Amino acid sequence: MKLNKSQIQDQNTKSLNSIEEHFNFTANILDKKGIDVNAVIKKLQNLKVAIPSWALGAGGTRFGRFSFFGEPTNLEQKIEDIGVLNALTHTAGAVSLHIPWDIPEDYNGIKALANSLNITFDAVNSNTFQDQKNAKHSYKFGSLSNNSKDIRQQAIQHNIDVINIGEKLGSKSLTVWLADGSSFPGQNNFQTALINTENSLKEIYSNLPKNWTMLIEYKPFEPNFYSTVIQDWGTSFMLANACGDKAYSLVDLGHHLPNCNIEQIVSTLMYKGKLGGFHFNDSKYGDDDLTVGSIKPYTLFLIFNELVYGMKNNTQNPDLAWMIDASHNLKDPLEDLLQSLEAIQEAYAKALLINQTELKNAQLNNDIVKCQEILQDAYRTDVRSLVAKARINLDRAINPIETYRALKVRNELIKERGKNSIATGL
Ligand code: LRH
Ligand code: MN
Repeated sequence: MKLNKSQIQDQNTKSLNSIEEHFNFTANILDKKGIDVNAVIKKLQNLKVAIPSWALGAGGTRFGRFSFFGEPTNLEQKIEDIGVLNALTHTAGAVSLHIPWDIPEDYNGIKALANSLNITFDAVNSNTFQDQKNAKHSYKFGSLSNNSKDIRQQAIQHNIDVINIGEKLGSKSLTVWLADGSSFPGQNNFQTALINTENSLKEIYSNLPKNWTMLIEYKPFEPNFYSTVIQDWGTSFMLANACGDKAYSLVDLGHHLPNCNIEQIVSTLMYKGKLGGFHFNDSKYGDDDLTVGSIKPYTLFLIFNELVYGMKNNTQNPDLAWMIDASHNLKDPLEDLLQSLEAIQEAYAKALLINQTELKNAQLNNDIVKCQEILQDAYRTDVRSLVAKARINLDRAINPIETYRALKVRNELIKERGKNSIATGL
């Protein structure tokens, strides 16, 4: 299914006047505060968030999976679905593949399709947390950290194969997330597991093409429930430093213990020039992989405040990889992703309204009340018309969800793919 500009513009006509009115009102207020609204819109238009290839079907848990009909059954259909998201938002111009769930059969065909939909290939993800059919060794007791050299070698080779697949597609980074760990005290020798992991990552790193980066994703628990080898940002940071300049930490918002100050982790990694990117999602308890901004939107705003500060002051930190990593157990996966993209754009827009100089002065004067007033004035600003304006100027949808529904996209997908199509992934 492909959406074209005129279909979207037709739907936009319904709310064009009210959004223009809302925009002029908001832009006028911001202009009086000395905020360059056009600069904010430009930054919103330049934000490109990679869509996870493993989250275009209905996700599930060990307790069950409820299909969503019309799911994509191959990479071509997944790229088409991302094309629909990008036609509506302009923010979804990249895909992050998970190997082997999404190994392309026809590289030229898939590149041509992606190119025709203005979609680029962001980080490729390796998978040594599941055993592949006719694999020689099992990762049951770990992969890059495994006590067995042969099993570590198999996992290292898989990561090298993933790099080769990514190279053929034009990707420039490898994401490594390890389920490796233990579920019972005494099961692992922590130091041996960490040393094995460090040496394995160094071997993968030595196979990175010149202009590639390696993103090391950390997670405190699940699927292991006593220890995880790369459990927190400190371990990821240490391993990235041990590997070299092209290795960075990847922050998955759901990979933090309750009440962890994620925005402080973001600022520390940016200060050290080791923040490689994000897996955006939201959570209430564990790695819930819920819609971005659906549970803790203020935390997302505070994270973007650190990102805006860091992108200005930490030139030692590379351009970030912006990616969503969510699992859609209840909502239409495409609507869920549209809501996540909206939440990311809104948090970024609100953070761009913060007068960082004024905030810095208030901080230096220990004027805590003033600091909070500055932050919350930005957070309480309704930026929806700015985000919509950024899309209108690019012939995208004023209201992506409404347009998606008005154009009956899901019905069309069910007509094309039937009710029993199942997508690979989580
Ligand atoms: C692990 C994780 C990782 C992916 C997987 C799909 O929880 O966040 O990024 O490999 O989800
Ligand atoms: Mn993730």
